[in-house]
Amino acid sequence: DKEPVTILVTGAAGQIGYALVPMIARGMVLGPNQPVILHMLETEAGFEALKGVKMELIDAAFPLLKGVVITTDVVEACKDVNIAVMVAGIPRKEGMERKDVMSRNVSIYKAQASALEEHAAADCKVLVVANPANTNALILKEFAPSIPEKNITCLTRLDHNRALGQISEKLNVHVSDVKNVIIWGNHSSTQYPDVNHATVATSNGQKNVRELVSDDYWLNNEFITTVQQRGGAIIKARKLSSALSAASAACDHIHDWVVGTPKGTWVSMGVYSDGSYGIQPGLIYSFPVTCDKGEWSIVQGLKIDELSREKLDKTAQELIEEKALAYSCL
Ligand code: NAX
Repeated sequence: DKEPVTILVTGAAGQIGYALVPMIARGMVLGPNQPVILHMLETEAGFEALKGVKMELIDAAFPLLKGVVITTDVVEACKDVNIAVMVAGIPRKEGMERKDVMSRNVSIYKAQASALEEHAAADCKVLVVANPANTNALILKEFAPSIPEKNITCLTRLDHNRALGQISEKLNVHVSDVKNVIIWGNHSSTQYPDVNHATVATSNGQKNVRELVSDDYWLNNEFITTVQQRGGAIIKARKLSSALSAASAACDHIHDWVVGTPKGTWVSMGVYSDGSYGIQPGLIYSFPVTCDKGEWSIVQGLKIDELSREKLDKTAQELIEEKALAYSCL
């Protein structure tokens, strides 16, 4: 039997956590032959609910689930974890200043970074979901210097999947036939969903999305704003923010990172910038990446037109400002 992999989910009794842990326990992240142990962290206030989640995990009798640890102690939560999915955060509520929200999240990510650094497995892979996701990941990286920077990422796969979904709806094709959209930048409304390199598999081979969607106005306007503002549209409809799609995207992110991306396909991940595409190093920025043997690499050499260049820089600028705000909270 394979050794179990230990996966931490922080904020596990929240909306996304509740949708995510059964996906992990079912083998949707690491495959149907990989046993897992779940560590779930909550606040004191969330701990009663977390006990309920543990009861449900037991009741689901998942064959791959070899252990469940629930705790409010960040050290116990981080002990020997191989993969950490950081969902815990303080969302911005009406009347809260941006700086207040940032400051509370910075203190959470600083503390959790130290615990991961000291207690997680040396090659632990980290995915930050909680907002501001890119900047929380950056703080985590700063305060966990012994974790390789390549191991610290943030979630923009939901935005990527939303972009695939919009193209699939527009062209009335299966979503699995659409690939290689890109989300550049921040997981926020300044992100740039880019279809310039995206393709659709047709009976006549791969076609460019720009060739198939003849409506440039739609691609350059409505498509972009729909993807950027999809989170808000879900809140309006559900009175709650995206949860099942966010959990599913978190699964996809880790799955592809660990298992690899199919040949010729890339995905979007928030990763530490190395200066590719003129994005200054020192930001966690969403790029197109391919993954192989547990390592991502930024897809190189894509042509960036003038319109795209502006949008890549605009979302980078927002990340530079968020970084400054985060540092002012330390
Ligand atoms: P919830 O408020 O339902 O869940 C968050 C949970 O975290 C709560 O149960 C809370 O008790 C717990 N928590 C707070 N501080 C904690 C701490 N210090 N230690 C342990 N647990 C703690 O939010 P949910 O809807 O699940 O969303 C979670 C986060 O994901 C939010 O920050 C949200 O903004 C972010 N999102 C990110 C997305 C992305 O694509 N990157 C999309 C979905 C989502 O909006």
